[in-house]
Formats: sequence, C-alpha cells, structure tokens
Amino acid sequence: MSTKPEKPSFYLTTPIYYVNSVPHLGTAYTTIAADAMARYRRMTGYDVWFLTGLDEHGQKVEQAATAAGVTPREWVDRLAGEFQETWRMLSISNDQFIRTTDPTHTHAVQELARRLYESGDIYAGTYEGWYCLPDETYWAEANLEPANEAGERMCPDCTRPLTFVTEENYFFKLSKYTDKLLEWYDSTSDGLAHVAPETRMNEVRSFVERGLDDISISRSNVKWGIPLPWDESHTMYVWFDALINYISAIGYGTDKNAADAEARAAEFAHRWPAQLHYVGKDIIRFHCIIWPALLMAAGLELPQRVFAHGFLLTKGEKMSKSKGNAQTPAELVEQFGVDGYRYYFLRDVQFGTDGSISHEAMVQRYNGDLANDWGNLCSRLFNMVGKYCDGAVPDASGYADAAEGAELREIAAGLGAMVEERMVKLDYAGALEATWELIKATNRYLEESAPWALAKDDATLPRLYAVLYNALETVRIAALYCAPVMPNTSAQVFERLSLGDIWAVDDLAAATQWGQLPVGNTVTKGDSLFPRIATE
Ligand code: ME8
Repeated sequence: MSTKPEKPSFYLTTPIYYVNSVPHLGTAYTTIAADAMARYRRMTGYDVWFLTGLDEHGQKVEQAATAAGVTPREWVDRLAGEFQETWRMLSISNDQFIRTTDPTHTHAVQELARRLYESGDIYAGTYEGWYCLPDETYWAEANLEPANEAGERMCPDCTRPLTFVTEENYFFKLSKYTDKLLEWYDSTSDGLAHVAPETRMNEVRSFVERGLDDISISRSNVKWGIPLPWDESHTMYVWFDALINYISAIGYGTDKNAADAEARAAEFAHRWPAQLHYVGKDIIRFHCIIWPALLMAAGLELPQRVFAHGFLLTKGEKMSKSKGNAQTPAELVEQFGVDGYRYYFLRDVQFGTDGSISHEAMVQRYNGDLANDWGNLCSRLFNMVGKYCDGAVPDASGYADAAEGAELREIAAGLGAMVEERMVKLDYAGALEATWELIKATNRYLEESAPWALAKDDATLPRLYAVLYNALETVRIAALYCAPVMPNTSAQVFERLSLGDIWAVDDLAAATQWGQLPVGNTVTKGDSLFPRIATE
C-alpha cells in the first residue's frame, strides 16, 4: 500500500483592510492576485492556506463609526459583512477571514506584547512628534518637509496634514534590529529575495541603512483597540495589532486553557513561516521593517517573501457611474462577469508596477482576448463537435499522421514550465500571455485545417476527427491553465467536456499531459462564455 507524501505547506496572505470604507478596486486587486496564486498552488500540489481579513481597530475606524452615528462594534460588523460578500462575488477562495476583534487574535497580541515587555524590547517612554491619522503612521521630524503657508506639516506618503501628539507611550526597540534586518535583506529563500520587486527592496534597504528609531507601540487616547496586558490605560498601536494577524490566525498565542490549544499550536508549527505576504507598495515599511523586527524580537521565523505590488491609476479618465464606466467591483462584474474582471486586472497591469486602468482598455481586453480568442474558440469548436460528431469527443485513432497537431502538442508540452517560472515571479500577465500562445495557435489550427471542409468528404472524416480531438484537447489544457485567474469559466469548460471537478486537480503537470480527454465524452455547446460587449 502506498501513501501519498504530505503536501508542502503554502501559506499566503493579503493585507487586512481597514473597515473605514467598503471594498474597492484597489483592495480587490490585491485579493484577486492572492486568490489566483492560492488556486494555482492548490493545483500544483501544495497544502494552501489563504488568509484575508479586516483591520478593525484604531482611531480611523473609531472616527468612521462616530461619523456614521453607530458604535465601532456595529460599524465593523456591518462592514465585515460587505467585505465577505464582495469577496464571494469575486470568487475569492480564502480559507480563513480574520477580524482583529476576534478574541483569539486579542489574546495572541497580548501574549506577544507581554513577551516583548518582559524581554525588555518594549519599554515606557514619551512620544512627541507627528502622526498621520488617515495612514495611522508616526513620522519623525527628519522625514518631513518644512511647514506650508498655513503652518501645517504634511504626511510624506499621503500628503494630508499631520497632527502633533505628545503622549506617554510604550516603545518597541526597533533600532536594535537594524543590522539583523540588513542581513535578512541580503539573504534569500529558495533563491528568491525576501522583498520583491527589486525597486521595493532597494527602497526598504536604503531606509534601514539611514538608521532606525525606536517606535511607539501604544496609544493612550484611543479606546478602540487591544489593551496592553500590563497597563490597560494603553491600547496597542493599530499597526502592531494588525501585523500580528498573520500569526494569530494560524494559532500563535492561543490561550493555553483553550480546548483546541494543542491543535492550534500544531497548526502554527505547520504553517509558519508564511510563503508569501501580498501587500501594496504603500505599506512596505510596516511589512518589511517593523514586521520582521517584531518576529525577530519574539524569536519567530521570518516570512519567506513579501511582494509589494503597485498602484492602480485611472490616468486622466476617472471611472465614474455618470460616464457609464462603473467604478465599484460590483458594477464592473455586472458588465464583464467575474472572470472578465479578474482577467483584466491581472493581464493588463504588470503585477509589481503601477498600472493605468480604464474602462476602454477593459472593453478591449475583454472583447479581444476573452470574447474573440478564448470564448470563440470554445463555442465554435463545441458547435462543430455537435454538428460533425453528434456532440461527443471523436476518436482520432483512425488518422495516424504524427505531424497532425504537432505544433499544439509542442506548445502544450512547454507551457507548464513557462507558467510556473512566471508564477514564481508573480508575473500573472506573463503566465496568461504564455497560455494565450496555445489558445491562439489552436484558433489558427482550426482556420488552417478547416474542419467544415473536411466534413464534406467521407475520405477526410478521419482527419476531421483528429483535428477536432486535438483542438478539444488544447481547450481542456488551456482551461486548466486559465483556472487560477478565471475559475468559473474554466469550471464550465470542464463541465461542457463532461470532465470531473477541475478543483480536484492537485498535480497540474500530470493533468496537462497530452491525450487525456476521453473519447466519447459528451460535449455541450452551452451559452457564450464571454458575450461580446457592444462598443457602438
Ligand atoms: O493599509 N491600487 O489597509 P487599507 C492598488 N489596514 N492597491 C490598492 C490601492 C490602489 N489604488 N488602494 C488600496 C491598510 N490598495 C492596513 C493593512 S496589514 C497588516 C494592515 C490595496 O485598507 C493595497 O494592497 O488601507 C494596499 O496595500 C492595501 O489595499 C491598503 O489597504
């Protein structure tokens, strides 16, 4: 009896978003990218744990609740529902949804804080300086521009006015970890840099090389937060609270008396360190400086990789309802479908760099790549199988010409390695582009071999069946490679080919080997996968 070897763990996370606003194109972007990776890694044999969630504490959330005339608790509960609904609508396959108001999270934060206080890495002091409320960020004088004409100091990141605060606070000895952080930046994991892309690594490294100050980790006038266990007049600075979610979610700091304490500890040992933290470039200092330093102080392993993507920009054209070019995920999904939405953002914007998005580009991508190339290939092919083969996968064995479909077999054989190489770099656009080579080659193959002509003569029927089989087989393979980004349409293609559950695939390399489409399987034409969008 053989037992399957245990799958390697792949733990990936998104930032936990603030609940001061509803999910938008930016937060959806990070979440979709992480989802595509989670799905891809499940299909390539990993034991995936995909975490997303919400950052529910802090002054900003407290103020948003007050402005809405509700308690912070009512406010976060309402917004948590909206986030979860939006992620469901976008086919996000997260394994867990953490909220920093969860009692297990609170316990873990207090546990870690206590540990650092006892070891001397957290100490009492006075904070005097600038604070950016919208970003919940402290700023040292040295990083600021002189006051403007109105006498205001501005946040270097978001350019909004800062507030001067003087508070008795607790501090974290960040300065102590400067050299260790620089060593970490110089090391790699499986040959990959811990911070990517390189521009972000350089930015973080030069910030640390300038020297780090200790940072305040508590607030005494913010009530909506986690109290410090040794001094309940302080709540934990919201960024510390938030970062710890990545370990509290998977079992760190579980109450020793909890019924599941042992199981949670085992889970933590299994899943930590994370393979991949997805973040936007706005929050790299928290993830690439404070977070690793905090883990070092706690004696925990560091994440293998933090990948910071760029910003989505709307370049001149504002996406607005009144212009008929919707701006919320829900409005865009209504027009482009979930998979059309997911495809656009991962195909048209190079992950890692800033990218302009526009309604016009979205329509172009959709009509070009999805309606014309992929959708049309499926519908005309399934249609022909209906017409010439009674709607069943034909038997190609009567036509023994090795050259028939050789180009398709060759592209398909090389695709797996290419997609893997690009996915490791989080180059979604590149992985999709490679998949499109197969899709385009199949469309060309059908044009060139003209099945409609082969169907006219009994003598060419064996070749007709070979051509249709080859095209169906590439469609099956392309659907597998498209699945992480376009889960719904790929599942539909599988259904139409009477294949099993696409999500049961956990060995993509084996599943994409040529020739597995069973002869005789019913092929259903179905509705158009990507109906064209009229452009007037
Ligand atoms: O920073 N383009 O939460 P947040 C691309 N709670 N991505 C964007 C974007 C845009 N225009 N706008 C937002 C926080 N994002 C903290 C995180 S984690 C321990 C705590 C995405 O709601 C991007 O991932 O402000 C960015 O980093 C994140 O949303 C910020 O989300």
